[in-house]
Amino acid sequence: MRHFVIVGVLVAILTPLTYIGLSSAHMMPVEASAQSQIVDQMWNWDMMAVSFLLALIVVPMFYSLIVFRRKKGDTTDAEHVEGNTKLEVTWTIIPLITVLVFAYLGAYTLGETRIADPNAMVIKVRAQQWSWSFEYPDGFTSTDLHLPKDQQVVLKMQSSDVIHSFWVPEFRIKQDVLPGRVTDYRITPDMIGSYKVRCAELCGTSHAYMEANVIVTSQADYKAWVADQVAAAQALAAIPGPNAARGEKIYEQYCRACHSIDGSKGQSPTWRGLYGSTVELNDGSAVVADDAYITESIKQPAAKVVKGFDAMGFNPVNAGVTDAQIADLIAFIQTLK
Ligand SMILES: [Cu+2]
Repeated sequence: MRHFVIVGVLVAILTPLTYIGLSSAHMMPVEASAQSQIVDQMWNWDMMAVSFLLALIVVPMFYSLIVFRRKKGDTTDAEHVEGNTKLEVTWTIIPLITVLVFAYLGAYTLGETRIADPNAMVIKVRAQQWSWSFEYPDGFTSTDLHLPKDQQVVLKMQSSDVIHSFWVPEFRIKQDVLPGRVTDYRITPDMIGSYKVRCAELCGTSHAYMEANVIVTSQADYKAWVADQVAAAQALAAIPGPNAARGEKIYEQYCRACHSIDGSKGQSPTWRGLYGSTVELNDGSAVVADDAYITESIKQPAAKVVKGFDAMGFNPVNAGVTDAQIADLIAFIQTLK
């Protein structure tokens, strides 16, 4: 009995010490959304359980190793123990109850993070290898995610190719983005600041660089930014014919993740000096990079693959790039001397 009391006391001492140690390690970034508080509360309960379990395992183990070690000259066998129904029932029932309680807490927390505000603003998110783009309710598209503080937003997310995962650590919530299915991500940012979306699902070679800026501003600053974007988009849309400035926007949205415009080698060939040049292909032939070749390569990326590169799975047309936009892109490529 004396041993049980000592072990009990040691467990009672080690549990809070472990918990304090884990808490002071500051494993979580700042809380920047209304949803993050309840997630961190759940995390706290987990850390309490983890601290207790660590003490419960480690204390009896080391206590037994030290106190019940073989004494000098003792060659007898240990006492043989066969079954203990009370103990076995206890160590089945208590963990079962604990797991059920945590399952309930987890489900409750998930439910709390998904409470819908009927006035939530809807932003469409498109993920592709290896970039993000955001379509705002006012009709324009940006590669940055601007959000007003204290306003719930629903991201309606879809992928153009493989499975990605939308994750802003400061918001705590994470959600997969799938091809052919729209998934929702509800968030209420409550701290002004700059954050980053990271892709949290291994999605290919440049997965680690699949990031986008998240900028949380006051409601007034958000409105001003939207007005600027709408004006810029309208001015661009009003210019007739193929247009390089419009092409650059499309480039940023769909192409920048793989094609550089400064001559540096990316996942795919650089666009600098491309127009009018002679391009060597994988099959040993060569082709002049004119309108027809560039159009074909945008519509069917695997038709003519440049020497030293692999055909990519991403197809811009499937992602929504139109013929008029391809003409704008070609106008933009012509400027990259
Ligand atoms: Cu990804």
